[in-house]
Amino acid sequence: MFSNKIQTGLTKQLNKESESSQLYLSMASWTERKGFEGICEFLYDHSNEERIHMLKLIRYISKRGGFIILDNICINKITYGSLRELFQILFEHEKKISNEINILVELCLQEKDYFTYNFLQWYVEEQVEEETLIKTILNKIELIEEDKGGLYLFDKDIKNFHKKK
Ligand code: OFO
Repeated sequence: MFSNKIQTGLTKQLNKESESSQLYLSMASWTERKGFEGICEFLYDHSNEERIHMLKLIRYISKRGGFIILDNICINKITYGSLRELFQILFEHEKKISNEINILVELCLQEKDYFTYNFLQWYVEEQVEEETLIKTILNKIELIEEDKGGLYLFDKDIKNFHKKK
């Protein structure tokens, strides 16, 4: 079993992953409405990945005798000015998640909880990949800007974007 501080930190993180999943989902829906077939598939798939991140935390907490509290998550933003704005928000979001993982890892060291510290290393690596992936997409979109032909090709091309693992 872990300390109350670790329980609180892990609970917060699993709800952040749930929030990420919902955020990607709402963005996927917006891009689908706008006719971006490839980008919406990418975002729907990524929403599933975020759910897996949440599930991984839930399973770990349960295995270690902790308990699960699921927050009511509400994503209020349902429309975006542009794809560029959407991916800029995503990039900021992933940086925020990375920061929260770092804080949690630091807490594990303070609490001398090396089991949880070890468990969280997967998330540390994952965040490096997530930030890189979203930034790469953002860079491409900034390059294309309003070029409709470029956007059309990028929408087809996005299925080739994967995390480099
Ligand atoms: Fe769970 O990695 Fe993105 O948010």
